[in-house]
Parts: sequence; structure tokens; C-alpha cells
Amino acid sequence: MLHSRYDVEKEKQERLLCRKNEKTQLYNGIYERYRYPVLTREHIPLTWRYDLNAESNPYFMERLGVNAVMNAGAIELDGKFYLIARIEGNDRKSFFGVAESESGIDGFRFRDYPVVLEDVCPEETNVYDMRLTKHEDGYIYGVFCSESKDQSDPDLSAAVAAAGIVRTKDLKVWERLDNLKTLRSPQQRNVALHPEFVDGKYAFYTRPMDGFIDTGSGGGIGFGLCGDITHAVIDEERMTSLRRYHTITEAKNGAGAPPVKTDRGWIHIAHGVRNTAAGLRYVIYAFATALDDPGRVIAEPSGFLIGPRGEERVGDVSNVVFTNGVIARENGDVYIYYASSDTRLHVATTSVERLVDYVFESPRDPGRSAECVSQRCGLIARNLEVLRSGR
Ligand code: M1P
Repeated sequence: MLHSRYDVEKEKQERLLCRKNEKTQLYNGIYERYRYPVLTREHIPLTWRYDLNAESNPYFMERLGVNAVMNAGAIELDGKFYLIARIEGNDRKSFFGVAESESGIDGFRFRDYPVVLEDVCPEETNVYDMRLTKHEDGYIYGVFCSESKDQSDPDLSAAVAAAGIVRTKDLKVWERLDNLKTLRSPQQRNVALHPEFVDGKYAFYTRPMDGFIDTGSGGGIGFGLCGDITHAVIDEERMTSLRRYHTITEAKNGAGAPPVKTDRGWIHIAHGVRNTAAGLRYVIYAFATALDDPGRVIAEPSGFLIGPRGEERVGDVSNVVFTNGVIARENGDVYIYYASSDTRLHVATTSVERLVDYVFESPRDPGRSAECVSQRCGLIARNLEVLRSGR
């Protein structure tokens, strides 16, 4: 028998799912932010959390709670927006759920069931952060982090991160392929598949890591090729966007969604991490690579594109914004899906034209305070001249 409380909770959730989103007043000319997150744990269907049966659940308790909804891969199919979100249960295990919307800024609804991946690795304990790539071979690929206990280390927290790979044609039936092997990097996280063949091969953006948290000698976002996606092996990784001292990428960085193709280059929206007295701070930044060599950086504006603001600063892992999903539509509109503090998912909107202008025309980081002041004084002097000469 259906519990009487169900209708109350269902109505509350319907109000949330039907709520229209609106742009905030924040202005920077680069993108718009929105008042409400696009996905939260409150968006998870009640059937995934409650036992609706009044006999077995007289108090209408959440039997399998959900803690957070974040880091989503994104794709547009037949004019609709799809997110494959990382959903973290109260039990700390993450899994994936597909949510669909007509507008891309609100109205996201999860399907009836979460994504069921083939259970091919008995040691795999956790999966998260899927990047979706519409590849020119006709498949949609999902590359995600597959995490296992490091059996060689008695430390209970010691883990190994690898890149899992699945493919689908419809976001419903998923074929699991072998995990990516990178012969020179012991661990991998934040791996994304490039949408086109490069020299006739599949091309991956990687993130070489010595350990589970520390990238160690890993110098930044890597790039490598492999011939067979079903048993993907990369023997050589070269560096694209680098970690640098006293910048937003000093501690580590990682690829976001697969890059967006533009007339002037591939635009990447990635994350950078620095250390602070309050712990790691994650921001989102952008750079471009060459059309004829997507592993070669040709423009990288200084600083971050999106940093945590307001309530975004607070959550399970505070002071974090993180992205692994971007949709660039035929008409040039761009939707950047980003999570805040490992708790909820937001959208920022812009256009290909604006992103190109931002990436190629904004100044680079000169690397030292003295040169940054001189860079800023140059801007001020030019602006004072504009103001003096009138409109
Ligand atoms: O907690 C912040 C982020 O940490 C990881 O990113 P990175 O590998 O760069 O440290 C990821 O686990 C990500 O899921 C998480 O949001």
C-alpha cells in the first residue's frame, strides 16, 4: 500500500523540478551564472531513496539516501540536453544517472533507473566523473574514474585511480571496454576522449599521477594516442596545459569535457588546483590547442574562468568548482556544467564567439607580481585614454 506521505513529498519535488531558473546580476562579459543549481540531491527520484510501501516503511524513511549530485558529463542529442551526473549515496559510493532537459538551464529530470554498468572488475569500489564524447566513429564514449583499493599499501585510504571506458549509441545500453592503460603513469583520473581521430588514432587527454591524490611528477594535462579503443593502451604521453608555480594550476590540473572545436583552435575548459592554508582550492580555467595538433597549447589566458562564489564555496569539499561537461550547440550557444564543493551542479552560459575572444584576446599570466602590475597599469593607461577622448 502506498504511504500517505508520498504525495506530500512528490508535490514538493515537482515544485523544485518545475522551478524556472534565472540569470544572476553577476556580469563579467564572459558568461552568465544562474540563481539555482540545475541538479541537487533533491532532484533524485523518490523511488531511488524511499521505500514507498506503508507496511514495510511505516515512518516513510529514506532507506537509501543520496548525499550529493555533482560532476556531470553532458551531451546534446536530438535537441535535448542530457547530463550524466555523479550521484553519491549516503554510503559514499558514487554511480551515474542520466537527467534530461529541454532548456539546459532548468527542468532536468532523471530517468526511472540509474545507469547500470557492466560489473567487470571485482576490485572496482567506486566510479565517478564521466566525460561524454560524441566521437566521429559514431559512438558516444564515456570515460570515468574507476577507483580500487591499493592492495599493495596497508593504509586503509590507499587507492588506485584508473580510467574506465564505456560506449553507447543511445545513453541507455552501455558497452564496457577495457580500462585505459598508460604505460608510463601509474594512476589516471580526469581522462577525456578527443572527438576526432588524430593521425588515424583515438586521442585521449590524460592526467598522469604518481599517487591517488598527488600528481607527484605529473606535470599537467597529458595527451596520448591509441589505435584500439576496445583495449586502449597509451605508451607515450606528452604535456598540454602545464602545472606552474604560483598559478591556479600549481598543485594539479585536469581536463574537463572534451574540447569544443572553433575556427581558431580547440577550446578546453579544465580545472586547476592550488594549495591554501584552508586546503585545496579548485577553479575552472580555459585554454586552446591547435586544430592540426590538439595536444599543443596555443593560447592560455591568465587566471581562472570560474571560481567558487557565494554558497558555491561551501559543501562537502568546500572551495571547489569542477567541470566535466560542456555542450556547444550548432547555433553557437555554450553551456558549461560545473559542480560546486562536491555537492550540487550548476550551469554557466556563454557562446563559442565569446569563449574564443576570451581565450585568444585575454592576456597571459606573466608569472610575477611586478609584471602583473605592469600588465594592469598598461590596461588602466589605455582605459584612461579612452575615457579622456570621450565616447
Ligand atoms: O574534490 C574535488 C575533486 O577532486 C578530484 O579532482 P582531482 O583528481 O583533480 O583532485 C575529483 O575526484 C573530483 O571528483 C572532485 O570533484
